[in-house]
Amino acid sequence: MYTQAMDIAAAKGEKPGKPTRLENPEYQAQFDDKVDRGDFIEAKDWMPEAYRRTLVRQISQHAHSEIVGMLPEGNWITRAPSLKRKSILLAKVQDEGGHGLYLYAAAETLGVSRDELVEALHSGKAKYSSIFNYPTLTWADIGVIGWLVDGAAIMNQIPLCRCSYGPYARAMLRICKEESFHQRQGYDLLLTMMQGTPAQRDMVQDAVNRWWWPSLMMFGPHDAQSQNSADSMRWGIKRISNDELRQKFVDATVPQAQVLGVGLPDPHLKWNEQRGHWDFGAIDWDEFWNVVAGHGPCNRERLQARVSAWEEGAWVREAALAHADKRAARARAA
Ligand code: BYC
Repeated sequence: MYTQAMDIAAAKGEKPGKPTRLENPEYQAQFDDKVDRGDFIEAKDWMPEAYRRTLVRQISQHAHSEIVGMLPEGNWITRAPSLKRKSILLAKVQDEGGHGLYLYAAAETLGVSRDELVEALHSGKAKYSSIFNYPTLTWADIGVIGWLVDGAAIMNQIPLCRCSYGPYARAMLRICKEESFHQRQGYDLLLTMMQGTPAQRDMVQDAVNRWWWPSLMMFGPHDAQSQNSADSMRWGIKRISNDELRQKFVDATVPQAQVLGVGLPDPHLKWNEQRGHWDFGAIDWDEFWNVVAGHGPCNRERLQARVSAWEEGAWVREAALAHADKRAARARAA
């Protein structure tokens, strides 16, 4: 496993365990130069402790979001209306599992273990995206998640491909390619439903009404309330602010809604010629913080599902470890 504290000390000929990361003006200046030049920081490079902690927080929350994000859609795999739609949904949900794994691996390069990360999720200490605490009530929700939720995710994640931490940036390249397929399959599903019966069109409109505002909340609080943004921007982790990304998402999505023929549930949505952007109404931040605090419609159910999966999978982990021990013993005896 990667433990950068040991690697850095060894690489610099210092005693392992010495907290070289904590304060060192010379290393700090080299780090700042690298970030300013737009070079990647790699796992074995010196980095300020606060940078490392922010990355562990963000990457692990991102990983948890992917894994928890499998649940609302997984709920519909058995009820997909055709073989084609079932295989697409199955592939998409598997992709989300893969994204979670790349991201856990990227977080592990920062000296935390997978077990610590999983424990933080299961104990409720670590956050995951607010969006996955809403229920998927109809088949149209699957299309709307692809269109709006994956659409918002792409908007937020493309800039992360240029994030200053190499392992995170490289994981994001592949994730973004797959997210783009996810967004298209959702939009395609909705286009098909909108050419169907009035009941199908109503189902799509109802799903859009329920998912629109939570999708806008995915970008996080307004910039003025975003406690982590200043540091993350300075360190090149974030490249575009929460509010700017939210605006880009609204601007990209309104014309797509027009093509689909659905309304967006915001009476204040209006093209602003002067700004060259769509104006939109106020987000219900009480709802957002309530969901983030664990009191959304499905928070309890989602965490329970993850904890049960972990407990029910204990035998697989034990069997894999026993097998590894046997192989190691055989190799020693040979
Ligand atoms: N939900 O200072 P801020 C997917 C928290 S998965 C919950 O602006 P930051 C998909 C935030 O953590 C997509 N919490 O934070 C999967 C912070 O609290 P802490 C997931 C939120 O980090 C399956 C506090 O509020 N994407 O695409 O600078 C199926 C103040 O916020 C949320 C990512 O994880 C939220 N929405 O900016 C389909 C992308 N927003 O941690 C699709 C990577 C904020 O200080 N993450 N908070 O206790 C990011 O880009 C950034 O972390 C955020 C927040 C923009 C989300």
